[in-house]
Amino acid sequence: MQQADLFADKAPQQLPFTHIANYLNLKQRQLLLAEAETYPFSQPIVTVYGKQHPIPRQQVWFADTGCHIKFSHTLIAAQTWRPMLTKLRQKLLADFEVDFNGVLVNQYRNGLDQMGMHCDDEPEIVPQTPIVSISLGASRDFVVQHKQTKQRHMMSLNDGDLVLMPARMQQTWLHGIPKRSKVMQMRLNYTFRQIIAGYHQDSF
Ligand SMILES: O=C(O)CCC(=O)C(=O)O
Repeated sequence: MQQADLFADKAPQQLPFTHIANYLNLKQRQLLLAEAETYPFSQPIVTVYGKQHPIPRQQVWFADTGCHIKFSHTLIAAQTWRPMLTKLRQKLLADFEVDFNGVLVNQYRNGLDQMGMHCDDEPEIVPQTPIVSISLGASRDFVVQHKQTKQRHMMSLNDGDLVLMPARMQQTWLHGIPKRSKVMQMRLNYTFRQIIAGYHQDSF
């Protein structure tokens, strides 16, 4: 289940996440990609060290009523679930017995789009719940780095792959998608989360 391209100078070690290659079949991948063409992706502006930048990718958030998230101090209102996303949510419920009530879809238009090293420890995430990530399209490297020891692992995430990040991983590890300028194709990533409904309700 776990196939890691570990950095060459390190002995194989236990990864902090579970990887399932080809979790989605070709038909499921095609239907999701077609539906994603209608998603209202946006590229929010964030402030880093006092300067404003568009994030280096596009994103959209789908979730149940009241399940809003904060992204870089800005509230993101939930879009309503789409049919293929709902089917995927139901498949995850059947396979993992977790009912994820929100999914962040990130679109990496090519290898110049990326996601910096971070952990998903936002307060609106239900404590002790996992995050499941599903990748479509171009293969991209997924890097994890231990917060204290700085130990790093890298593996390629391919079309249809699933990564399950247990809750404890967010406390001890960072993860990210580095820039890869040779990648020309688009990649989509879906991170399914359990959100506390109403957590940001008063802020709207
Ligand atoms: O694109 C990926 O595989 C990672 C996405 C991610 O880290 C996130 O949405 O927080």
